[in-house]
This record gives sequence, C-alpha cells and structure tokens, in this order.
Amino acid sequence: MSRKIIITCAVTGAIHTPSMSPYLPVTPSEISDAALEARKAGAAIVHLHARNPRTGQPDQSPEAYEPFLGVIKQSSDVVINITTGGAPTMGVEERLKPAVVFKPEVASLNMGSMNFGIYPILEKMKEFKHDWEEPYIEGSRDRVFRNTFADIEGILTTCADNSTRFEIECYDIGHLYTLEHFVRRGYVTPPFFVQSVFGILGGIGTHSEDVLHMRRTANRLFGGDYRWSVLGAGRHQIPIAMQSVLLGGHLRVGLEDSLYSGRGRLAKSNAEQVSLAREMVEHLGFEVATPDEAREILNLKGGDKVEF
Ligand code: KMH
Ligand code: ZN
Repeated sequence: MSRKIIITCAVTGAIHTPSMSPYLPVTPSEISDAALEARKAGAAIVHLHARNPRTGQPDQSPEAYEPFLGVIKQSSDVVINITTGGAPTMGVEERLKPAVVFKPEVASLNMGSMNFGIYPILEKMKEFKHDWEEPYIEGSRDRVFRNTFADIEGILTTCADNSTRFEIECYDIGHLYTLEHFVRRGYVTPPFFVQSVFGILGGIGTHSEDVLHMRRTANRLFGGDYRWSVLGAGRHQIPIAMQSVLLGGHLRVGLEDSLYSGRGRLAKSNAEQVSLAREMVEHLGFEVATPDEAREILNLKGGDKVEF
C-alpha cells in the first residue's frame, strides 16, 4: 500500500490581514466554507483561527469560534485543529481558551518564544481597509511571540486532560530540543506530530539544507516516535511541501501561511492550494490521507469526542 500523506490546511491564521488579499476568510461562514472546500480538495485536517467578522482582527474568544466549529463538524469528517498560538499580541491564557472549551482532537502548540517579524510585508502595502492592520504589522518589529517552558507545560497539561493531541510547531532546531525535553519528562507521548515551520522571520530559513537539518535532527532525537509535517511560508509553500513528501513527511498549506498559488498570483481559495498540493503528492506517486487515516496515523481520539 502506498504511503498516505496528511494534508493540513490552515485557512486564515493571524499573520495576514484583510488588505493583503480579498480571498482571506474572515467571517464565520467564509471560514467554514473554506474548511469544507479544503476537505473536498483533499485536506484531512483543518487548522483554525477565528477573526472578528467586521474588522478581520484575530479573535481568540470561544464565541468567535462557536459559529463555524459546529457547521464544519456537521457537514464533514475533517479533523479540526484549534490554534493555541492565536496571535502574538495575545496572552497565553486567552490563546488557550478555545481549546479548553471545545476540546478538539488536535490543538497547535508552539515550542518556543521567538521574534515573529511580519513587518517587511508593509513595503508592499499602500492601503489598509482597517485601522488595526498597519500598527499590528509594524508592531511585530518589537514584539515577542511568547511560549515559555511554563506556558508550554501549562498547555500540555490542560489539554492532556481532554485527550487533545498536538500539532507541535517547531520554527527552529532548538524547538526540537525543547520538545525532546518534554518527551523525556513524559508530557508528550508517541506518535507525536511535529510541524516544522520554515521561512518565518525569526525562525529557520527555507534552504533545502535547513529542511534536511530539521529532518535529520528530529530523526536523531525521536527515531520512529514522531510523524513529520512541514509548512513553508509564502512562496516556499509548495517547494518545501514537496521536499517533505520526498523525505517521508506530511505537509501543510493554506492562506494562513501563504496568500499565493503560483508566482505573484493570489490564491482565490484555500482549496486551490490544497488541490495544488494534492496534485504534487499524486505526481510523486503517493496518496493523500483521508481524515480517518490521519486519525489512525496520529492516534487521535475521534471526531465524536469533542465539545462542539
Ligand atoms: N502561522 C504559523 C506559522 C499557531 O496557530 O499556533 C504559526 C501558527 C501558530 O500556526
Ligand atoms: Zn495558526
């Protein structure tokens, strides 16, 4: 049987703002439509953030999530992953709330405090639809995305009570060593899901040597105990996804990580990026995993054991 590749689609995130693309999902119905279309195109997991429907500002209140979580669950078997990263402007308690309330199968978990520079995007922007956008983007010059050891331990402990498992986001080699520390202490159990992030200003770069170094280090530290996925920011999305597939891994796409689908061409939907990724996977001779296959690969609790 050919190896099954898990496609995660991160449909909106908290990096991009409405003025950057008219296709960025903002309202609950745009987010649920994007998730359902991504599933149809081949995604097994959707990684979700919520936004204020009027302004598009990241919103981590459970009330902002509620309108789309139920819709997605009722219309699809897709695995729902709720962010605990929220936005770097938010406190950790605020970021954790939706995962605590809704007890999803998967939640994201960021493995270290870091600079998270999105301010270079301003060079390409002239007009803003909303007042919050420019200071939010510019503010990343002097902002730390906080994920201390205590924060990580708190998230692991709280979500473990709900049998939520994690998309463990590692933006640099040191994050793998932090993960190893928590594995050794018994807070993280196999098979754990490592999402290696390439190309965020403040994290590791996008060179193929970076990808190989991340893979080799994770192999050395974790052997067969982990499942590996990657995401490449911006134009690196598909090239890095392809390297992961060739190195035995899974992949993540979506408008959270890149607004494009091809050189200089805005993606009109999340599904467009999923379709591109799926084509690439199939051209390389592999198959995409269904949500149930992803559940088996990652040992998830099941879509009927969530609180929404
Ligand atoms: N946009 C990713 C690079 C999270 O939601 O926890 C970061 C992310 C964080 O996905
Ligand atoms: Zn995210």
